[in-house]
Amino acid sequence: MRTIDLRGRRLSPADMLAAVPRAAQARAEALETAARIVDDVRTGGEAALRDQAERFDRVTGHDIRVPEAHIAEALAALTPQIRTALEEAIRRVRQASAAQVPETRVTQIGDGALITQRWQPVNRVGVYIPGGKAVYPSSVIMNVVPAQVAGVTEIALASPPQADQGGRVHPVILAAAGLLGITEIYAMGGAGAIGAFAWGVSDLDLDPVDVISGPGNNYVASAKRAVAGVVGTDSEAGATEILIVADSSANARLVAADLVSQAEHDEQASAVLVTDDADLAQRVAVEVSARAETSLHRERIGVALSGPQSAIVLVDDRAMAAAFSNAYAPEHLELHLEDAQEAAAAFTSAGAIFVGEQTPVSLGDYMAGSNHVLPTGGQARYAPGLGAYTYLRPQQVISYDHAALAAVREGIVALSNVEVLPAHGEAVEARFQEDAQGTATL
Ligand code: HSO
Ligand code: ZN
Repeated sequence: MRTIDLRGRRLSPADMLAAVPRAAQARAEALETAARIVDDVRTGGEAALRDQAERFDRVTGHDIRVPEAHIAEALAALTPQIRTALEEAIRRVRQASAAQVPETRVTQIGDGALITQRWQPVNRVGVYIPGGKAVYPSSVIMNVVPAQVAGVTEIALASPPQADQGGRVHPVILAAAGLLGITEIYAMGGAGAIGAFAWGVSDLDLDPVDVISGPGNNYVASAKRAVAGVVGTDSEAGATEILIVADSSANARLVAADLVSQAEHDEQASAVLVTDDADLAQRVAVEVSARAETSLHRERIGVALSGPQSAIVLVDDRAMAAAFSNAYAPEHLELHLEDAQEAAAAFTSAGAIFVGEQTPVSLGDYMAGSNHVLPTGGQARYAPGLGAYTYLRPQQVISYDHAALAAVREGIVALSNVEVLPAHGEAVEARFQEDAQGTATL
């Protein structure tokens, strides 16, 4: 990892971002390709999906709609250890997600004038789970559980058919879905699966969904952009990021282990340490090299850690560390600080914040109860991670009685006149005139 010394410099947020740039994604080409694939599914339905499975997944003649017997087989094949771990993760995520469902609130604006704020679940959700270089049953949990907690009644899942599984969806993905009671599963992958969820596929009895969520590569992310305006989507998840802020109390071995853990995901992953202790920086650099070399995914990790997106950043003090972190807005922020609990308030922009050295990102990836689908690429400045709210629509229900309407009658007429929309005012006035039956309503 390279070291960048920012001590003694007065930097704007933009300067700080420029010091550790994120890995660039080739977006334009992917957008064009994904839009074409989505459109092929819209017009070609099942035949287009089969053609894409042959080209991209090297699979033919498979069941696109997964028979329930395959889900049962996958469940039966789970080892007790993995089953218990998945069940525990489900239990914790379910518990924490419940806090993400706001309560209905009624506001009384005046006598007989009520505004009810309610949170309505969408009807139908499509969850996409990739099946390429990484197979993440944990991501099945992180998408399905919050949708269930939100009250979504129809949840369909898609994942690519695997050539080495006879065209079936990966068995651990099937099993995780089975544990969650999901029975509508499709063996379809990539941008085509996003198109199928957005437009529906009548030959397969696959109805269009209201919201699509779930991780995926550049093509999946581009396909979600291509269907914007047709369905809702979750925010785009790019390569994983970890930023650790550490002081002299930090344990270099633990800091290094956590940096390496997220670099393991992807060549484009970012791992950043921000510290005001040059001696700690030195020790972490040594530990990181040693760990990276002996790790299973050492090649990927090596590329991620030696790229310009990863660095050890030396700062003057805590305030400068917070300024850097807030400008960077990492997906994951770890605080290895003596007073981590109190310090957390100063760190305002991060997908999720892991407080203290006993709270590693790996805990959040699987078992903390928090969600691991989090905003990357600086989106944490304005976007949340996945949660029950991803599948909820805030709706206002308005209810005025006659007297309450009378109280604002004049104001409405005045405003409708100034906007030269007199029929608006007349609609209100109609409530205060005799109707056709001669019943006085005034
Ligand atoms: N750290 C990843 C999620 C994940 N890790 C899944 C392991 N499995 C993105 O937040
Ligand atoms: Zn992870």
